Amino acid sequence: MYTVIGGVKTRAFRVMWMLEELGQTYDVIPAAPQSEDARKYNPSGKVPALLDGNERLTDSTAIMQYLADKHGALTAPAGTPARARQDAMVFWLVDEFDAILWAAAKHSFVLPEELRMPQIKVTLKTEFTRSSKLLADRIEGPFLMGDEITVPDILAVQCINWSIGAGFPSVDDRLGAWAAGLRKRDAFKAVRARGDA
Ligand SMILES: N[C@@H](CCC(=O)N[C@@H](CS)C(=O)NCC(=O)O)C(=O)O
Repeated sequence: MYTVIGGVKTRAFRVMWMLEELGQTYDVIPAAPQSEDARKYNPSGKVPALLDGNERLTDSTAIMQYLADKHGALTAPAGTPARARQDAMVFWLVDEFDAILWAAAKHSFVLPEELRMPQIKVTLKTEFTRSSKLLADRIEGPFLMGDEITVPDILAVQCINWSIGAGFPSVDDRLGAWAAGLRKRDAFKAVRARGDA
């Protein structure tokens, strides 16, 4: 039994989606970022964290990859060229999707008001649109890496959902249609239902 620290409206969604795909049961402690509860599990106050027995793990992408490796699903095996390509896709998404959305969040509500520069969001939205076109060109099959769902699919779709919530321009049509297909998965819907409950 796993415990996810962080609510569905945060990057904890990614971890819950992975656990659902893997058919694992889990509890959720919906600690808000920078709350006392969040700091108990991650000194930086960031969510998500994951408890696996006595182990306490942080960072959504590291946690997703850990779970995929541990359960031998949703990942290419370590030490293969396919895994290097999958990891490269993960790092690209972190750089060109997650980091852009996070910068926009910082300049919308995370930073103290006097440090926010709202005009940066024009640049960030343009960059995100560029990234979404590049990603649309890189889809290799029904899933980003080909025939099987892997870690970067979850990361990309959660970022696309985040971009919609953050009022970013719609992503490239091909990418939008691809993401809509992934949202039909039972595992995705199970996490959504948790959020709605
Ligand atoms: N790279 C980390 C980023 C985690 C992160 O920044 N989470 C946000 C919520 S989605 C947070 O806790 N923000 C609070 C803060 O940075 O002060 C991950 O993927 O888990």
